[in-house]
Amino acid sequence: MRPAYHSGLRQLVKRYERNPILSPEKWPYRVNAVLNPGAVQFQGRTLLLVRVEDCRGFSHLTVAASEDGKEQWEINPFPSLAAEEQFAEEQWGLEDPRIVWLEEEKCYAITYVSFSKGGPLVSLALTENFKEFVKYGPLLPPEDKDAALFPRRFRADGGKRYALIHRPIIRGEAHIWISFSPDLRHWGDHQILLPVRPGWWDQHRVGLGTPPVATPYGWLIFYHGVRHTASGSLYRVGAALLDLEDPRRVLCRTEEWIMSPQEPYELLGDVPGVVFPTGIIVDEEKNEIRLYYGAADRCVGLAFLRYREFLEHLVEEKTV
Ligand code: BMA
Repeated sequence: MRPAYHSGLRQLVKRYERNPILSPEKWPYRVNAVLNPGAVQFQGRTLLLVRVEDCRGFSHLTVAASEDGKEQWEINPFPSLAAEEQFAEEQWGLEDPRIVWLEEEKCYAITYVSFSKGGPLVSLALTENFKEFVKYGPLLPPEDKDAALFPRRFRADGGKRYALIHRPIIRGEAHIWISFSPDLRHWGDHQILLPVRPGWWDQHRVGLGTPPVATPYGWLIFYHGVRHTASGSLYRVGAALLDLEDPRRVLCRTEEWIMSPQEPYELLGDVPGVVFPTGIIVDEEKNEIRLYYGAADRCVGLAFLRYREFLEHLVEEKTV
């Protein structure tokens, strides 16, 4: 018997009625697609660092900001963070940024995919103002994607180490991994955090969606899960909680997806059937989570979740 809360989680996700909030038609310069944004509250506004794909098929990242995080986006008229020649790994563009505020360093860490000739890999850039960025270069070898740092270091194992969630592809398997580093440059103690679940909706690939957010119940993460179907790959969304002190411990993981492509803008685009969350804002006062996601690799959608109710239901889920 399924417990009463089952599928209740999905009821707590509401798409913004005026979605998509950003689309290529509304962009100030000619682009093919705008998708998969990082999100952060910055100087009282919601700032999105949006992946923008140009009409050659290469991506860069551009800032868009709004007072309420829903409407009236002020979009930078030129790229904010783009590939540079001295970074060979960026040759085929920058994609899918995730943003985290690093408490100790007092700056934002942006982990993004840089597309090299050798495959996609995760690069790091630091910024204080989203105007000037310091590029750190790649963290781990290809093929790697879907990465975010935690906002603070961990004392587990006696050290004081940064932790990175990422998604290497090894032997063709695409699980979510976690790795540790004393200095953001040297990474080790790699282990699988959330594996794909054979037979399930997330059977073929999983990847981190939004950066970890500390809650009273643990680190909240949303992830995407992929199933290959006769008409292409279906990208859906699940959630999990990780132990606050030892993020290698998965406390719970949703059995069912909480979001699946259903709206026309999620079903029609360059890649039909994709919801791909990459940005999260938690407003505890409003009891609201705002999820920013790429829809069908063409535009950006926004979904609202009731923060406390969502967590209360989520902790009831098992680890499968
Ligand atoms: C993933 C990434 C994302 C993309 C998604 C769906 O592998 O490349 O950038 O949105 O596939 O196509």
